[in-house]
Order: sequence, then structure tokens, then C-alpha cells
Amino acid sequence: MNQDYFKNIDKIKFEGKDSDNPLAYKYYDASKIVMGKTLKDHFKFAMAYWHSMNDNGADPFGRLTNLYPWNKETDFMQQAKNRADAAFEFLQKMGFDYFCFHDIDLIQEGASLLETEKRVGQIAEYIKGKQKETGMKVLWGTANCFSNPVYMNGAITNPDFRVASRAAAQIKIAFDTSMELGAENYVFWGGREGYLSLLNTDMKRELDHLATFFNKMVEYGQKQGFNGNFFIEPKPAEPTKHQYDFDAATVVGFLNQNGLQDHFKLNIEVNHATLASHTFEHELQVSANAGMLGSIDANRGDNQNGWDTDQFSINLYETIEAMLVFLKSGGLQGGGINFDAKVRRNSTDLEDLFIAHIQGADTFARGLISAEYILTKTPYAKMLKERYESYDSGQGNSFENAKLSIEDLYKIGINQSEISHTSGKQELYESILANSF
Ligand code: XLS
Ligand code: NI
Ligand code: NI
Repeated sequence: MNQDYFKNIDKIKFEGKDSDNPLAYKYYDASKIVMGKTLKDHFKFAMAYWHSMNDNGADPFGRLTNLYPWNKETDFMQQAKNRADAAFEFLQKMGFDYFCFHDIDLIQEGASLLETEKRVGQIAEYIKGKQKETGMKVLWGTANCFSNPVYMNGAITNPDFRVASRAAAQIKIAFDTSMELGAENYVFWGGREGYLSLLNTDMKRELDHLATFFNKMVEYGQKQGFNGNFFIEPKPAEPTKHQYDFDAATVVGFLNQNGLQDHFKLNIEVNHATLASHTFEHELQVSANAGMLGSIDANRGDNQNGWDTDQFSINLYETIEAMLVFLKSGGLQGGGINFDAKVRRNSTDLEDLFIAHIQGADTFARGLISAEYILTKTPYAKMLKERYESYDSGQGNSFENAKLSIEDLYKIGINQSEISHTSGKQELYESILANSF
């Protein structure tokens, strides 16, 4: 049964920067070409089911403020269908082609995993039908192995094998469902994979279990003919005190150490980067350096708050810096831009969902257009290249190519008498950035 949940909202159009219509794109012109590719293809914008369809405004201090009309139905199957109807109507009106989901975003979890498996299978059939009608795609699927109390001591890294095997079974179901819906990627965010106290934790053993499981998932994916990517989404803390997938560098090290580097890439979330005391662009660059820049969970944190506030992207400076890394590293490998962000608890109008996503898309469009401008119309690229030119030829080049021994370096270095200062020109770089939009 198709209901018109967003009756008063038409398909969102691009109206340009002078438009004062809050329900129009000001910068995101899907067909605009930037660096030889349309904005739509660069980004592959996706809606996060959990925030935009399931969230109800509850927080640790208060009950729900915003029970969406599609979630009011009490029959779980009808409710799930209503939610899917709303999701597809929203995507079509936004002009987005993708969504991301956890297994139990689609439908209420059953009393047993067997029951959940049955439910997820049924709603997946319904969603598949809607995909056929509309052409909507899944950017990635994942399993929620953190909400159910059974996971209080961890999922795959649980000290009790009974729980670990339950998590593995749940992940298999979520992965199979994702494949069924044509997911282009599959994400692991280890919500409870970490520890609350090292006193009661055998960290080495838990991490070994995680690596063994990932290797088995690689084998299973190959057997099933999955040709998408596996992504790991780093986060330093929350809900555990110390998450094992702390940041991009930690995850790259873990993948390399366990022979997983050719099978996994990273899904970088802005707010997770800042929680790890990094910047968004730093985490993208670390991933790109490893050839593992897979996907982005777009949101922003709050300078005052030390938790994952998951606000929609509006920080233009941050996004331009990120889009510079994005363009310089050739974009994302297989992934897209998933708005892992939620409207505030007191934003209770249905149009707020649209305004939030429009602003997010506009921020990324603006960021990418500015980054292209910086790379093609300013001295930026030349300045950066010249900063390293002493390695382009001569002895510097020999060093770069590992042709100088420590004795050679000694001979060269000992004679460098008067080394003049070379300015880092940070303010000039910053002014180029600040004048790029
Ligand atoms: C939580 C994570 C989560 C993942 C998907 O902080 O961002 O939403 O993206 O499990
Ligand atoms: Ni996320
Ligand atoms: Ni997050």
C-alpha cells in the first residue's frame, strides 16, 4: 500500500545559489560536470535508513519526540512496509539513488534470531519489488550487532563463543540480504567490538577472533560471488571505552597484519575522525595512502561535545579540504556519500528531513566545486609540487629511490652549512582555500 507521506513536498530541484526556496538545491546540480564526471557520479548520495526512517527522537534523557507517521502502525510487517514506502518516496523526491541499512532497520527484530531471519527475508522481498519499480540501489548493508542486549560484552569479539557465533549468524543473514538487494558494498562497524576495561579483557585473543572472522567472511563472499567491497568503519570510542577499529591508521595496520588488505577498504565517517582527534581530511588521506579509500559517512560533530552528534554537514572549510583529498586520490573506490546524520530531536517537521539532506548535498557539491577550482585555477598544485622539488632530481631523488646509504647521507648532510629558511606558506594556502567559493 503506497501512501503519500510527503504530500506537500515535490521532487527537489536545482534552483541555483540565488534561490531562497529551502526545498531546492542551491549547489547540487546532479548533472554538473566537475573534473570530467557528473556530481551525481562523484558522490552516489545515500540515505541512512536508521537515522532518517527509524529514529524517533528519543535520547537518554527523554522519550521519543518524533514518531514518524510510517512507524505508527503496530503490526510489525505492515510497519516495515510503510517504512519502506516512506524511504522510497523520500529517495525519489530527493533525487538520490542509494540507501544504506542495518538488518533490523528494515523490520523489528524478532524474539529469536530465527524469527528475525524470517522477518528480514520477507521485507527484503517487498523492498526488492520497490527497487524494481524505481531503480533505487543499496550502497551498503550491515548488521546491527550492538543494540540487542546479548551483545553487551561484544559481538564477534565476545569472550563467550555462544554470542560470537550468534553474531556471525546474524552477519551472514545481513550479508545474504544485502546481496539479495544488490548491495554494492558491505560494511562492518564494530559497535561493541572493543572493551570497557582491560582488566577483564584478553585483547590479543579478541582481535585474533575478529581477524579470523573477517578472513572467513572473505572466503564466504567469494563463494557467494559477491563482487562488491567489504568496508570497515573506524571509530575510536562509543559505545565501548576503546573501540578496536580506532581510526584509519589502526584499521590499515590490522588489515595488513592479518592478510586482509586486498579485500577490505575503509568507510570514513567525519564525526568519528574528529572523535579520534583527527580531521576528516586526515582520515581520508590515511585511507587513500593505503589505497583503501572506499566510502564516506557524511556528518559533522560539535566542537563542544565529545560524542558522535551525527549532525548534517554544513562545514564548508572542512568539506573543501576533504574534497581536495578526494579529487587528488581519484575519488572513492566503490562507495559513495552516505548521510549518516540525523535531524535534531526538536526538529519535528517532516520537511526538516529534506532540508537537512539538501544542505548536506549542497555542502558536498560546493566543496567539490571549490576543490576543483583550487586544483585547476590557483597556484595550489604548483606550490605543493615545488615544496618537494628538492626530491625531484639529484641527490634528493637518489634518496627517494633508496639509492643513498647512511654513509652517503652523512657525507651530504655534514656539508649542508647554511640552510636558508623556506617558508611553509600556510597562510597563503589557507587564503587560497578561503577564497575558493
Ligand atoms: C555509528 C556508526 C553507524 C555505522 C553503521 O556511530 O556510524 O551508524 O555507520 O553501523
Ligand atoms: Ni557511520
Ligand atoms: Ni557514527
